[in-house]
Amino acid sequence: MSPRHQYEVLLHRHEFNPILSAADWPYPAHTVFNPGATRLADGTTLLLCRVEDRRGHSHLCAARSANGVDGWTIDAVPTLMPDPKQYPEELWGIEDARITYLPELKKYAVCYTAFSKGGPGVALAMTEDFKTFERLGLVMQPDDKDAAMLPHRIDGNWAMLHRPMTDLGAHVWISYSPDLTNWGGHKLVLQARRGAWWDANKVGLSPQLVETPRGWLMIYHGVRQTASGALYRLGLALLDLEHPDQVLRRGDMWVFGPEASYECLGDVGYVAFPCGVTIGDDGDTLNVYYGAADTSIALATGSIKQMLRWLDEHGMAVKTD
Ligand code: BMA
Repeated sequence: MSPRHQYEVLLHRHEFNPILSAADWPYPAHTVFNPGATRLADGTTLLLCRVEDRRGHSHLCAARSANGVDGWTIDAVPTLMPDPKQYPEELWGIEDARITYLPELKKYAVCYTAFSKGGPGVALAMTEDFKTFERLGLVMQPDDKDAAMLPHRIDGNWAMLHRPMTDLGAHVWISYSPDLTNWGGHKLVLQARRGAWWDANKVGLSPQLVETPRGWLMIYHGVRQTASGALYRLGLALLDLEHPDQVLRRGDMWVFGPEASYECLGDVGYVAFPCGVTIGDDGDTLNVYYGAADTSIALATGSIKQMLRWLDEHGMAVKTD
């Protein structure tokens, strides 16, 4: 427990942070950040990292580790490169992968941002081994990003959270599909707040959702525009298991924000941006892998049970404006 005069700490930075950076890469890379994360069948942690080159374009590269902290084996060449000849929506790169294992298909679904002249949109690819990928193309047209699938069908349909942008705001939505290709049934899930709130200007799903007996635990990023730029922080919400468009609780305060030097200094300072989580062998430890200042990869760990308890204390059932 935290001392009474401090906010409760839900996510603890790993002492080895940043755990991965461009200096670790087997080929030239400018920055390495915003990794998707999953655990493979044998327990190995796999990160699908966003690697930005000196053109400013990104691709995805897999890093594997037995303990999820160190001893990483990084693919010698890019794992998934943009393929603008066949997928013109990838012209300016592919970014921010989020991984969900779909037991029904025995495949991992990788949602990523495909960036081109039309803006950033959501693309989907399936893989069994993170070596070969089957692209399903752009599933949400620009501007849209921050997408991840739910691991199983809801009422017969696949479900994907994502974050379309309109002139009226950047809010989290959910969409459904019978076949992973045709998406509809769009519903607004979580809105950016307004005014002074820490998540007043944009919200978006950060890592893939975590299924708990109480609901889908959601870590989302909230953006507040300040005189010196955007501040990216993390908040918690709980979505109904059977009706994930319904927010059971939403935390009032942010729970993690850029404080360490590697989160404040870099290409884009004051950014802590997770795209993936893994769950420890105890079923409760949540390992949150995040991009730090759009430059390196860091790890923070917490307890799922503690986050649910915190939401009971600090969460509101109704959206607050
Ligand atoms: C978001 C995304 C992230 C990035 C963040 C901060 O909009 O593009 O990839 O980490 O901005 O630059």
